[in-house]
Amino acid sequence: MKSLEEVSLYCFSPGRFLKDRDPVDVVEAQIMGGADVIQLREKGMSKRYKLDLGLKLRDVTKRNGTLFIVNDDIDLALILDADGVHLGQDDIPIQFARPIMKDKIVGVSTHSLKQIKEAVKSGADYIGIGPVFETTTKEDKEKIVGLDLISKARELCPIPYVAIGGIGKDNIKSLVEIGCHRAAVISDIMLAPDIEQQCKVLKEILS
Ligand code: TZP
Ligand code: MG
Repeated sequence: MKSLEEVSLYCFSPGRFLKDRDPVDVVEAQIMGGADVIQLREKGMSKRYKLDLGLKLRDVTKRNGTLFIVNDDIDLALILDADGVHLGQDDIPIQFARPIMKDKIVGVSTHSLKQIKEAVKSGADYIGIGPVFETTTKEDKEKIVGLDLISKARELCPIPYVAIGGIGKDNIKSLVEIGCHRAAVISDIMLAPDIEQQCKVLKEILS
């Protein structure tokens, strides 16, 4: 299994971008393209369906040595024996999540310098920082943080940080240019005609 330090391309289950595809195929294509992480992120799906999909994704990620993280739901993360959970600012605070998650990965979404510092202090294993660019994917819109906050994280963040929000083939190089080699990408991959190839292109730029 990969370590967080090795992560560069952070990917997702398809969510509302599924169309008429099999979600496992979409995830497998991302893994073949070099995804280091798959996050189960299905905002509109019932827990029962998330559990069913999660079982399949746990299997495919385990077989490929890809990290498997569950968004929002600590119970599902444990039931699925995921590698970790990803928590937003409105989810269970890490102080309560850590004793349950023990030494599994706990990631936290951050949208400001203050939140970055708090997440580090409270013992997050990694943080997401964003939205870096304009995005239409996120349901509850946060203010765009821009490349500035990523640069600041590079100076002061002692744990792995992943840039997220509006990242794709046409702007991912700008992250690398400021020293950030970890990106989480949804729509630029999901809307690409060839998911595996799109991941390869993004991963190559991050490497
Ligand atoms: N958190 C901040 S932006 C975002 C999340 C989950 C959505 C990223 O999706 P996209 O399509 O890569 O902008
Ligand atoms: Mg959340």
